[in-house]
Amino acid sequence: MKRRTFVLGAGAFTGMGIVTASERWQSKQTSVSAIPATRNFTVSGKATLRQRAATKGLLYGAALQSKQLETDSVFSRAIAQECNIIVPEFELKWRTVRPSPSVYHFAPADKLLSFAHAHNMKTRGHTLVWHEDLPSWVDSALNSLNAKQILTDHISTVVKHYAGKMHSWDVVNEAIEPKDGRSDGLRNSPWLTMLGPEYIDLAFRVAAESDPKAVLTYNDFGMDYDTPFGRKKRMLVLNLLHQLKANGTPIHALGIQAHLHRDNPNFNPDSFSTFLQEVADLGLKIMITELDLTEKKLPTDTTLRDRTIAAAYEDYLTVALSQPAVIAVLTWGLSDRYTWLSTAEPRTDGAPVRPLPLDAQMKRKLAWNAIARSLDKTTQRSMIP
Ligand code: 9MR
Repeated sequence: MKRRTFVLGAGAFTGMGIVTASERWQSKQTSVSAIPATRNFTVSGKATLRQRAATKGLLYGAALQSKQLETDSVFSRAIAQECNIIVPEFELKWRTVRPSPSVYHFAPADKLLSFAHAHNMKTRGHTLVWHEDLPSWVDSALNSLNAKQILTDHISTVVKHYAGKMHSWDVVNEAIEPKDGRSDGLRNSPWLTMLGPEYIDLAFRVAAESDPKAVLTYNDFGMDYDTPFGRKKRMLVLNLLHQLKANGTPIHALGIQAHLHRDNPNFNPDSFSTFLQEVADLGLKIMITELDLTEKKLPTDTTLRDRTIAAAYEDYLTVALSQPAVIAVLTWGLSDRYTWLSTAEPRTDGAPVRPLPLDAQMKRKLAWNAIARSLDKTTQRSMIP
C-alpha cells in the first residue's frame, strides 16, 4: 500500500524538563504521515455513542446552541440519540447570561436544560469565570472595590438558578497563560487584576455553596502535546491544582479542552498518560470537555482527511480513557454543520472543515467510529458519574 507523507512542520523537538517521558517518546517519534489504508476503524454493532458510553459508566456529549434546537429538528434528533450530556456553547457566558449588572437572562440556557431533561441527558455549565466574552458593562464598571461582590453575586445567582440540575460546572476557564510571564502562570485577566490570585479559590467556594452536588471543574486548553508550550502549560496547571487542593478549595475535576491539531506531531502517549495520572493522584476527576481538531493543513481529499482526523481522535482517546479518573468525553459540537472552526480556523483551500463525529448531513464519519471504538475498548467504570 502506498504511504503518502504530508510532513507538517514537524520542527525541531527542543527538550524542556519532563526528561524521562520525552526520552521514551523520542524513540517512538515518527513523521506525520498518511494513515495506512490498513488501519482499521470498524465498529461492531449499531449502538449510539451515548449507549456505548453508558454501557461503560461514562458520559459522551457535545456543545450546542439553543437556536440550533429551535431551528433544526434533524440535528436535535441526532443530539438526543448520540449524547447523554450536553453543554451550552455560549448561553451561560457572561455576555449572554448577564447583559447588564442587574439583569440575568436565563431563557436560552433554560431551553437547553429542558431539552436535556426531556431526553434524559445531563448538562454541563460553561463557564462562570473567563476573561473572554464579557459584556461591555464589565469593562466600564469593574473596579477593585466592587469586583468581589460582582463576581460573587454572579456565581451565586447563576449556580443557584441551576442547582441540582447541572452535572458539572466549568467554574474557572483558561486561567493559565504561560505567555503572560508570571511565575504562577496566571493569566493577566480582569479578575486577576482586580482580585489577585485568590479569585480562583473564591469562585470555587461560592459555586460549592450554591450547588453542593455539582462537579466543580477547572477547564483549560493546551495540555495535549509534548511541545515546550504544552509541557509548561501542564506544569503550571498541575501547580495550580496542587495549590487549590492544599488550600482546601472545593475543586473536583480538571476539564481538558482537547482542541487538537493533527498537524502537530508531538502527541506523546506516555507523557500525556503521566500527566493524567498526576491529576488523578490529586483525587480529581478528569473530563475531556471540548474535543475537536484544527485541520487546516490536512489534505483536501476527504477520505484521507477523515482517516487522519479519526486516527488522531482514537490515538488521543485511547490514552485518555485508559485513565480511570476520566469520566466524560465531550466534542465541541456534534455535526460539521455547526462548528466554531469553520469561521475561527477555516481551511486555506476553502473546503468545508470536517472535525466532528457527524458530517453536515448528520451521517456518521470515521471520527464517530474513532470515538465509538475508544469507548468500546475502555474499561467499565462503576457507575455513571
Ligand atoms: O465555540 C464558541 C464560540 O461560538 C464563541 O463565539 C466563543 C466565544 O464565546 O467561544 C467558543 O467556545 C470556546 C469555549 O467557550 C472555551 N474554549 C475554547 C472554545 C473555542 O473558542
